[in-house]
Amino acid sequence: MGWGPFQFQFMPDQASEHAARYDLLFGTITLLTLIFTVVVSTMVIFFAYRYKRGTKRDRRNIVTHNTAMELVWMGVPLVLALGIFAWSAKNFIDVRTMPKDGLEIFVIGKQWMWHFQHPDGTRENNELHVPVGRPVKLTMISQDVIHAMYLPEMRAQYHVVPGRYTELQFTPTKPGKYKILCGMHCGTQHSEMVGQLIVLNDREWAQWLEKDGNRFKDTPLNMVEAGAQIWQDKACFNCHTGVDNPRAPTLVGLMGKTRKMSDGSSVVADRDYVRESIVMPHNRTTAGYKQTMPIYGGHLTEIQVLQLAEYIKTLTASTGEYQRTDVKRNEVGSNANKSNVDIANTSESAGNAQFRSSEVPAR
Ligand code: HEC
Ligand SMILES: [Cu+2]
Repeated sequence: MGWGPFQFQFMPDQASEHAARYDLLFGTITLLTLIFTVVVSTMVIFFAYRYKRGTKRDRRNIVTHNTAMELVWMGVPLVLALGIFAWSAKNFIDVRTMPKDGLEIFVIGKQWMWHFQHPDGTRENNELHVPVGRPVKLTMISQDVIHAMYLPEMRAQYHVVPGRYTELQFTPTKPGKYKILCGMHCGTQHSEMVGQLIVLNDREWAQWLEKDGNRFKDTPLNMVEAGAQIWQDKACFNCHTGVDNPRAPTLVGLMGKTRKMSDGSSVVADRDYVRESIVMPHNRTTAGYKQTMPIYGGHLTEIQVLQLAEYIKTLTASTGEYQRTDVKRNEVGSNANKSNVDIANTSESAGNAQFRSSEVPAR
C-alpha cells in the first residue's frame, strides 16, 4: 500500500497528508511502550521467582550500587523520551500551521449538528464536499457548548468553542467518503453529531461546484455579498466610513492592524477581535472613541458575524462605496422591518430548514 509500516487493520483509512506521519509516530510510541512493558514485567516476574523467600540462592556479594547501570537506565529512556517529544512537537507544529492559500470553510457546531459554509455561499449540513489534493482550512465556532471537529481518516481534530474562533487544516490525498464526528461529549445526542466528509477528484469537484453545490433554487449570496447586505441592513455605514471620523473609526484595512484601546493596551485586529467588536463592543473600546457602538450580540447569528468580517476585509477607502447598494441579487431595504432571523433566512437562501430553525444568535 505504501502507507508506512503502521497501517493496522484497526486504524481508520489514511486519507490526508498528515495521516501516515501521524501513524508512524503513534506506532513508534505504541511499540516502545510494548517493549518496555515486556522487558520490565519479565524482569519483575523473573527476579521475584528466582529470589523468592526460602529458595536456595547464592546471596553473598549483593550488589547495592552500579553507576554505569543507573546511567544507562536513566539515560536511554531520557533520550527516547526527548526524541519522541521533539518528533511530536515537529508534527504538532506542522499540523497546527494553517495553509496560506487553502480552501477556507466556515464551520458552526451546534447541538447536534455541523453546519458548513463555503466562501461562495454554498451551505451544507452534516456533509462537507472538498477537492482532493488541496489544503482545506476550517474556521470554526460553536453556537452553544464545546464541540470538537474530528476527522479520523484525516487524523485531524480540534475544539470548537463558543465565543472564539478556532482553526483546523488538512490536505485530503484520496477521493472517498469519510467520517465527521464530534470529539467532545456535548450532550445527550452527542453520538449522533456525525456527518460525512466527501473528497472529490478534480472533475467531480468542478461538477459539484456547478450543480450540486448550488442545488437550491436561488443562488446563495457569497460570504462577502451576504456581509454587505447585513452592513446595509444594520446601517453600519452611518458611523463607519472610509476614514476615521468623530462617530467611529474607519474599518478599512482593519484586519491585521494594531489597534490602541482606551485603557492603553493594544491588540492586533484578527477575526476574534472583529467578532468581539461587533458582538460585545463594550468589552474593549478603541482609543479616542466613546462606547456608542450598538451591541449586536443577540441580534446577529454566528454566520452573520463571519459574513460581516469577510465583508469588512473588502472595504476600501472610497466612502462612496459604503452607502452604495452593491448587493446584486437582493433588494436591500425590503428587509428593514423584518426580524434578524427573517433576514438570515432570506439572505441565506440555501434552504435547510433544520439549520434555520435551530440557529440562535451570537452572544
Ligand atoms: C452608532 C455608531 C456605530 C454603528 C451604527 C456601528 N458602529 Fe462599530 N464602532 C463604533 C465606535 C464608536 C467604535 C469604536 C469604539 C469601540 O471600540 O466600541 C466602533 C468600533 C467598531 C469595530 C472595531 C474597530 C477598531 O478600529 O477597533 C468594529 C469591527 C465595528 N465597530 C464594526 C461595526 C459593524 C460591523 C457595525 C454594523 C453591524 C457597526 N460597527 C456599527 C460606532 C458604531
Ligand atoms: Cu458535539
